[in-house]
Amino acid sequence: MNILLLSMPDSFEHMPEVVVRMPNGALSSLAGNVDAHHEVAIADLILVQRQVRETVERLVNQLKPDVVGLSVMTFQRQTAKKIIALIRTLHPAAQIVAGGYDPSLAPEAFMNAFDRSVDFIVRGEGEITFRQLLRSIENHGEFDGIAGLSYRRDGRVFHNPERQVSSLEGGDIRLPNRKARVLCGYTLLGKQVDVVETSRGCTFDCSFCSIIEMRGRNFHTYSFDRVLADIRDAREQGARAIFIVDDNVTLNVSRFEALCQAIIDAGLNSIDYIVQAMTSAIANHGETLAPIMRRAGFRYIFLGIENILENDLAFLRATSKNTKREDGRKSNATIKAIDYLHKNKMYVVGGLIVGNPDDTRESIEANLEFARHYIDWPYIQHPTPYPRTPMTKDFRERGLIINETLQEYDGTTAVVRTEHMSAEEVEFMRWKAERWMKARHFPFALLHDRLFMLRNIRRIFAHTFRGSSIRSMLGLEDERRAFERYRAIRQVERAYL
Ligand code: B12
Ligand code: SF4
Repeated sequence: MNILLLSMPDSFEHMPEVVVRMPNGALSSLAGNVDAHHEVAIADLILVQRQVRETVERLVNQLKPDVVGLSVMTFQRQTAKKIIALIRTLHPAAQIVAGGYDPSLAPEAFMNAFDRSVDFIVRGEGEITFRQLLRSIENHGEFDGIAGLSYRRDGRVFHNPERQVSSLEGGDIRLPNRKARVLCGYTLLGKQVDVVETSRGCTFDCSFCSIIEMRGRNFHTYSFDRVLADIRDAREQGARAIFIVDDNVTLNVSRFEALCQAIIDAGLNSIDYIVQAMTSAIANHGETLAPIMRRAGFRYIFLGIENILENDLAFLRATSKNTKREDGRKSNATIKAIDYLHKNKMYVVGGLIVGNPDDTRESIEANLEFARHYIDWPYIQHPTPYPRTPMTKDFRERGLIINETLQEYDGTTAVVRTEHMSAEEVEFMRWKAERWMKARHFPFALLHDRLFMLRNIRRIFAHTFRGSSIRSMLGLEDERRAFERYRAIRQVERAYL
């Protein structure tokens, strides 16, 4: 059969086109795991944000897919629905399958008994479910035995039992198929970028994270041989930068250290690696972990700091993952972790969440001030009530959700207020501070990616300061006017088709 796999074009503020365009890791993994006789094409629509309609029309008309699969996050739901409607008019015979975080955690939003929005939902991990689904479609078989699948029959919706998460060890999940990608332009700071997984899952339960509802609290790992083969494949396809997309690779520090050593031994350390890490892991093991990460090629480390204030960390259920233990005493791990990374010449992308229920101007300012001093690149977000997270329940019970427009659930639009501040005020404070923090990093980026930065500095600057004018920067115009212009730009941008 012909299979077309699409990721959604919607991106958020921290993903400027000129700086970062990453492939969706789910789709290449699905493509690598269907039976070999299928023809698969992957289109990451983020690469053609301004030609979504034309691209979908072209691909559907060319490929006449029997099955179209869409990978969807919550803030992309409305775009997904428009794309589904477009595919229905172009090629009514196609079977449409939705997967990823949003369809898995809010299946009722994609499928009901009354309209034929999608035909199937693959909930949770997708490789095996999708493989089995294609077999059933091809052979006109039954769907009731496929764990993790939702489907509609005779005007009724059926949700089959959950699929157990894969152990990843037995080779059930084969390597991704990157050759199936039909669009080009993946980039990170001018280098071709790809994504690689070394593990799946997490045993923590941060209240804002969708992972636990998605797959439970567990941690499974791929063998190093498989990871190295995957990195080599990404490199053969042209990647010079790799984002390790594991949910939490630092859960097992000794494994992570061994992985870094394996990357070095395999000579794959000329690639620039980016990874997400817990502050506690880096702070508690930084003496040995940080140097070996650097030697393996790690460059930007996304640290899940979340917040520097204890109350906020407790609300986010992120205290323990941000705790350093020394001589039997516990303290916040963040500064120590940053110190280790800086000493080893790595940059810190600081993940912070501001606008929690009890936040005041002072508590937000304390976090912004921290970011100004310690982190290299800010990745500051607002708490966002994604389907079925514990945080969503808290916000709803306290009546703090002020915006139900899901396209705006992108993390940098404040959609909840605090007990003391409006959502808009929270967002304004973050926006105003963050632009300057980003600008401060430009000279450092210039040192490492000289040609790229010289060529693109104007575009990068223009994106960072969208909405601002010379007058607003010089204090001759109220910054709130600039903020309104920025929000208007974002609003227009969200209409992808
Ligand atoms: C890596 C990552 C990123 C990378 C993206 C790199 C990339 N292009 O892939 C970066 C850092 C850039 C990023 C950004 C964002 N992310 Co992110 N990210 C992740 C993370 C850590 C891993 C995702 C991943 O690649 N996993 C590996 C793949 C193989 O697994 P998977 O995506 O789950 O796919 C499997 C199944 O879901 C399913 N599946 C998926 N799609 C499909 C499609 C079909 C047809 C089928 C059959 C099955 C299927 O099968 C796949 C294989 O088993 C997750 C989870 C986490 N722990 O935080 C968050 C996560 C996905 N991100 C999330 C969000 C919200 C964002 C942002 C909006 C920022 C934010 N506010 O947090 C931005 C948006 C990016 C953009 N487009 O502008 C949320 C989504 C929540 C939701 N309900 O929508 C998550 C879950 C984190 C969270 N807050 O809980 N992210
Ligand atoms: S440590 Fe990271 S992956 Fe694990 S629950 Fe918290 S935010 Fe999610």
